[in-house]
Order: sequence, then C-alpha cells, then structure tokens
Amino acid sequence: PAPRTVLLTGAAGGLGTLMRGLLPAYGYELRLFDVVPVEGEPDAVVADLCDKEAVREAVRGVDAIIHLAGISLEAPFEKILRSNIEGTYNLYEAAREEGVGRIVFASSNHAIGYTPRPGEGDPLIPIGTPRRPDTFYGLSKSFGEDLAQLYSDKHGLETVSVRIGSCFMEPTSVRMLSVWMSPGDGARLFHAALTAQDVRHTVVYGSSANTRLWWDLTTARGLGYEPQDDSEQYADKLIAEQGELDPDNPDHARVGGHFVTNPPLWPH
Ligand code: NAI
Ligand code: 15L
Repeated sequence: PAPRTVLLTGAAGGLGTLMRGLLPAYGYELRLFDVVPVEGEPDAVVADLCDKEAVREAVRGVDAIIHLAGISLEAPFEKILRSNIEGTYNLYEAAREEGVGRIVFASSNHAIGYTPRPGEGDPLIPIGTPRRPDTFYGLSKSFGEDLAQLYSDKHGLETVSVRIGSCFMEPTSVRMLSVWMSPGDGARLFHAALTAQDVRHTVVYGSSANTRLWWDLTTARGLGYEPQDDSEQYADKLIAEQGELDPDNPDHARVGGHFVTNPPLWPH
C-alpha cells in the first residue's frame, strides 16, 4: 500500500519548507523533524540526528521517510561527519529497527561534482557514471548512497537516492538552467519515489525537464516521475546578466560548478 505517514527530516530548511507546503496535497501526513524549531509547526520534533533515542522515537510508526536533514554545503570534515555521515547512519539504523520500509534520500549532484559537464551535443551523464565527489559534502552524499545500497542488500530496506540538482523557487545562475528542479517537480519526484513499485536501491537525478539538461532522467521517469517544468523561460534574462558558461572557467567546467573550486578548504 502507498505510504501515508511520512517523516520529513530537515523540515526547517529551504527544501523542507517547500516540501511541507506541497506534499500534503498528495495525501501524506507529515511528521516534521529538525535540529532547529520549524516555524509555525509546534508539533515538529526538534532533535539532532546524532541523538539516537530521539531519532528512533521519531521514525516509530511512520510508513516512509524523506531524509533531507544535514549540512547542505561544504563544511569542515568533522561537521559533515557528524550530521551527514553519523546522522544518516543513525536514521537508517532506526528505520531498520522500527521496520520502516522506504527512505527517500536527498543525495546531491555534488556526489558526481568532478564529472565534466556535457557540452552541446555531448551525451547526457548516465546514472551509472563513477562517483566523483567535489567536496567533503559530496563525499557524504556518496556515503549515503552506499549506506542505502548496504541496507537494501542486507535488510531489504528500500531507498530512492535522489541526486538533486538545485531545487529553489527559480534558477538564479546560468549553471542552474541545466540542473534546476522546480519545487513542483520536486514534489512530483518525491511522490513518485515514495509510491513506485520495485524499488530496492534506485538512484535518480532530480531536476526538471530542462532544455539544457546535463544528465539522464530515465531512472527518475522509471519511477513514474513526469516533470512538468523547464528552466528555459529564465534563460534569456540569466544569460544577459551573466553570459554563457565559459569552458575555460574552472567554475563552469564540471557538474559541481563552484563547489569544485570554492570554498577551498585547502589550496588548489
Ligand atoms: P538546508 O540547509 O536549508 O536544510 C537542511 C536542514 O537540516 C536545516 O533545517 C538544518 O537545521 C537541518 N539539519 C542539519 N543538521 C542536522 C542534524 N544534525 N540533525 C537534524 N537536523 C539537521 O538545505 P536544503 O537546501 O533544504 O537541502 C535539504 C537536503 O537536500 C540536504 O540534505 C541537501 O544536502 C540536499 N540537497 C539540496 C539541494 C537543493 O537544491 N536545495 C540540492 C542537492 C541536495
Ligand atoms: C546542493 O547540494 C546544495 O545543497 C544546494 O544548496 C545547491 O548548492 C545545489 O547543490 C547546487 O548544486 O546548486
């Protein structure tokens, strides 16, 4: 049966706020979780992913989990280790112990951030491309995907790992014309990931049907996802302001954009 109650971790964040606005229309009852209070949501669980007891209590009784909580940009390794690596492990362990059947994991394009971005006419990046994290942050997403594979193989816990591009109200850079996922398409993709049959560990790219798309949406569509949006309507304005992507600019050469070069935790 389709899941009804869904734990949304990271509910106070940007994507969490967009999704808690959009997902109830699909019939989900959301339980919210974040380390900071969720504005206007007094029933939200306020706890750290590192608090095993709190995490176990939060997952108890839900049908599925959308796991967005964590550090969402580059940071010192120790911080990433805590929130993204140990925190995600704690969530998977709690889900296993409480018998939660499926997790939708917010992976990121930064798990493959060093991959050269395709130029015009080049093939789209396949889902099976070798992972090339561009940061400790991207490395933690790569870990999350491997953790999901392990829990699927060993315990039958289902995961859809969504390598999200950029999910914001509007694209704000020329790079985002290629990787943007509209909030509406984000909700459509999370709904598909929650309800698709035959998931074990399925990895998908998460973006809209952008004219300038860099990667292959076949596995996402295989879940039943039908993107409705295309960033192209923003192209003229963004290109007029910022210019086309420059192949000689290292910030433009690879999927991860400026994550590849900046902020540098060490000299390049
Ligand atoms: P965000 O930084 O706005 O939200 C993350 C939330 O997680 C915050 O509310 C924060 O308080 C919470 N959090 C952090 N550490 C925690 C911990 N130890 N315990 C409990 N809660 C904790 O990030 P955003 O943009 O909403 O992204 C959500 C997720 O999606 C993140 O995992 C991010 O890596 C991933 N993602 C987002 C993309 C986007 O375009 N917004 C693109 C690719 C991946
Ligand atoms: C991410 O993984 C970040 O969480 C988000 O803030 C954006 O920077 C996005 O990737 C991106 O690549 O644009």
